[in-house]
Formats: sequence, structure tokens, C-alpha cells
Amino acid sequence: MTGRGDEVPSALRDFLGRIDRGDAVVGIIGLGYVGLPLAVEAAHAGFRVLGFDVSAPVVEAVNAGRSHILDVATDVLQPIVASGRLEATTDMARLAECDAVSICVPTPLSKTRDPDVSYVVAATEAVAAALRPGQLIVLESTTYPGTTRELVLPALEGRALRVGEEVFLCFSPERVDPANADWGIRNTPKVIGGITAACGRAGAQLYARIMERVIMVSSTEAAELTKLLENTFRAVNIALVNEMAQVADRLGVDVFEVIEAAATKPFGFMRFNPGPGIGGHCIPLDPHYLAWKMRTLNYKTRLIDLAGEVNSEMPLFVVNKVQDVLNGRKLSLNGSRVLVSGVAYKRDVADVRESPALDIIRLLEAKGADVQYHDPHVPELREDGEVRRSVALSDELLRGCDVIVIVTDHTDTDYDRLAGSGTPIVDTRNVMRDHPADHIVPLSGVARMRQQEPAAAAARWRAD
Ligand code: SAJ
Repeated sequence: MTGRGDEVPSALRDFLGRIDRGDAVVGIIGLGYVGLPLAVEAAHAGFRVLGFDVSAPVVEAVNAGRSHILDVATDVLQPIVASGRLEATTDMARLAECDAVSICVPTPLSKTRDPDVSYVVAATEAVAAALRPGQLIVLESTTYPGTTRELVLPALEGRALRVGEEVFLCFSPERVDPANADWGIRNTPKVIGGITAACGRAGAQLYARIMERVIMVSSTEAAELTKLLENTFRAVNIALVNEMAQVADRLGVDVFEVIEAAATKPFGFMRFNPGPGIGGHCIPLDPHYLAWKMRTLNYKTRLIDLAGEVNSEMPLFVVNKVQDVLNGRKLSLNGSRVLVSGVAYKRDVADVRESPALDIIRLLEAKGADVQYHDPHVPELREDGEVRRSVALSDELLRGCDVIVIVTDHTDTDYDRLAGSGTPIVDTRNVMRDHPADHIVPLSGVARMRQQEPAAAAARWRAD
């Protein structure tokens, strides 16, 4: 049953009162790259926060005031914990202490690339087991439209509590961009949709205390689909520029030069950058949540599927580029020494989930290359049961390898040193754009020669 009518349910009135007085206890399930920043901001907003995680080491670190998340500095976390504003626990029964609970658990894909909502199910079961009148539950994990209503709502109603009258349920997508120094939990507008209007009102009231701007939508499905549109928009546009890279390569054109020129258009264009492929636990995965849901409704999301294909073929495109560079020096990839610079899924993060670097290393080794990697953010790489360690940059290393491929453009890598080694470089991120030299090969096109002076070019033309 869900609440009807215009009167404000007493449970909602009580909830709103606790939020306004700031004496509500806010629970966060999942203390990862979404949950921990949210817990910190909820504490900054004045709430007492109870963080829940299944990992005892994570709970122990948080209770010691030590952050394991790039975007939460330990010197920010420590005083919050010391003041008693934030406590972490693995005891899910303590969810009963919370007036509001935000579920921020992973939603990966299974081996068959179908949604794996097992973490959401586990969190929902824990919430339902501890459910009491007056609680607000908000699902934040990115998921297919319908999850909140089809999976979470029945679990709450199963406790004989009326959603919309005695308890409240919303969906509100997380919008965390790891390593983004400009946009964080507080200043990123927060979208939220409730199962009922009363639910939405409860959720909006809570988040309005934590974020600068709250955007109400009419349903949990609208909120769920908003998030998928945001990430599908990125996946499709990244696929477009990745296809442009393959087009430009066949035309002998530097795709980054073309994108930079197109980006001068002051309207109607938004810049995306081609690269070695897409990684992270969002962009490569989230669109497939929507594709999966649509398949159950007999609709084929062709753009999403095609974008996934184009983005997934970029690692092989890069490996072929490496092979071409070696071929140009009469070397075969088989037996060549390749240094991969950067294995994290994007600049200045330590996360390797879905990183295209893993595919590139796998493909290079399948063709017989001897591969090492250098990534100061990723000291070791555990992949396929194998442990690799990041190698330190040295003149001996750089001169000893046959080709270097830049996969992640960390800002703290010494690109001058790489360029100065004279070893051929495949630059998949255009980070060597200021090092024009014939041993540096961009993602598309040919080695970026020094800018030809028109007169010299004309003289050469006349002489030819
Ligand atoms: N990438 C490109 N070209 C681009 C942009 C990104 O190749 O022009 C690659 C990156 O190198 C990376 C992957 O795509 O491998 C994803 O990068 P990303 O920054 O889009 O994704 P995330 O997962 O780090 O962060 C995103 C958020 N990013 C931005 O809004 C910029 C956003 O999409 C989501 O709010 C968030 O993940 C999430 O959790 O969904």
C-alpha cells in the first residue's frame, strides 16, 4: 500500500521535524567512493552519521579517522570521527538507529554482462530487517529503471509498513566524478524521485540540508533513468570520437587537432576525447543496465550497443598502432619490450576497474610482447591471478624498451623524460602534443612532425 490523500502523514511530519532540527541520524550503506564522501558531507551538515560496510578493514580505517577514498582527505575525515559525528560499523542491525538510510553499494555487471544487483538486494534485506516507522530509505546506486519499485519497495512493504505513510522510499542517483576538484557532493545538484509525493518530500528535505541544490522528479523511475541518460550520453559521445580517431587515422589526420578545431565552435558542440577505451565502474557498465532492461521490454537500444562495440575495440586499435610503430623499425611485436605508461582507468586516479590498460596488456602479451608498466598511482596490479608491480622510470628502462605506449595521462608523469629517451612513443591521450617529434605517434594519423614552415615546405615542393 502506498500513502494517498493530501494530509501530511504524522510519520512524515515527525521525520521533517527531525531533519529541520538536525537531530536525525543518517545511515550510509557502502563506504566507497560514493558513500564516504556523502557521509562526510552529511556530518558537515550537522547530522550524526552511521556508516555501514561489510568490510571490517574499511570500518576499522574509518573509525580510526583514516580515509581509503581518494576524494576524502584523512585530515577532513579525522575530526569528524573524533567529534563523534561519524561512526562506522559492520552491524547492520544498527540500521534501526537511523532516521534516514542511503544505499550506496556497487552495481557491477555479471560475467554475462547482465546487471548484478546482488549488493542492492543484500542491503535492501538488511534495511527491511531493521525497518521501523518513520524511516526514509534512499537508493543511490546506479541501476536499471524500476529497481526501486520492483525490488526495494516489496521488501519494505513485506514488513507491513505503509510506504508513503509510515516509511518513505526514494531513488537519488550518485553523481560523483572521482578526482574532480571542482564538483563534489555539496555543490553538485542532486536529483531525487519518490515512490509517492510524501516520499519525495522526505528525501528532498534531507538532501536540501546536505547539497546546495535538489532537483525533484516525479518518480523513482525518472530519477533512475536520469542517471542512465547522463552516463549513456558520455559513453555514446566518447564512442563517437573514438570512431573519429579510427576515421582520422585512415585519413592520416590527427584527430585531436580536428577536435580542438571543432571545439572552437561556441555553440552546438561539446568536446570529448578519444582514447585507449573507457574504464571505471560507471561509463562502461551503466548503459548496459538500460540495454538489459529494454531487452526485457523487447526494445533494442542500438546506439548503446554500438557505442559499447566501438569503445571496446579501442584497445585492439592501440595494439595495432604499437605493432605498426615496431614494424616501421623492422621489429616484430613478438619478443619486443613494451612499456605501458599508466594503467588506471583515467588520469590521477588509482582505480583500475574496467581499465582499457588491462586489455592492452593482455593483447600485447597474447602477441608475444614483453610488457612492463609504470603507474605511480597503481603500485601493483593483480589481474588474472597474476601480480605485477609498477616499474620506476629510469634512463636504462626507457632506452631498453622498444616502444612506450601512454595509456593513462597522469599529470605527475615525467613526459619530458619519456620524450627525451628517443624511444618511440604511442600517445593515446594526446599528452605529448607539445613534444612534436617523429618518434612520437599520436592516437591517429602519423608522427607529429615539427610544424613545417610554409616557405620550407614550398621550397621542398618546388624541388620535388
Ligand atoms: N573518457 C574518454 N574520453 C572522454 C571522457 C572520458 O575516453 O572524453 C574515458 C576515461 O578515460 C575513463 C572513462 O571514459 O576511462 C570514464 O571517464 P569518466 O570521467 O566519464 O567516468 P568516471 O566513472 O570517472 O566518472 C563518472 C562521472 N564523470 C563525469 O561526469 C566527468 C560521471 O559520468 C558519473 O557521475 C560518475 O562517473 C558515476 O559514478 O556515474
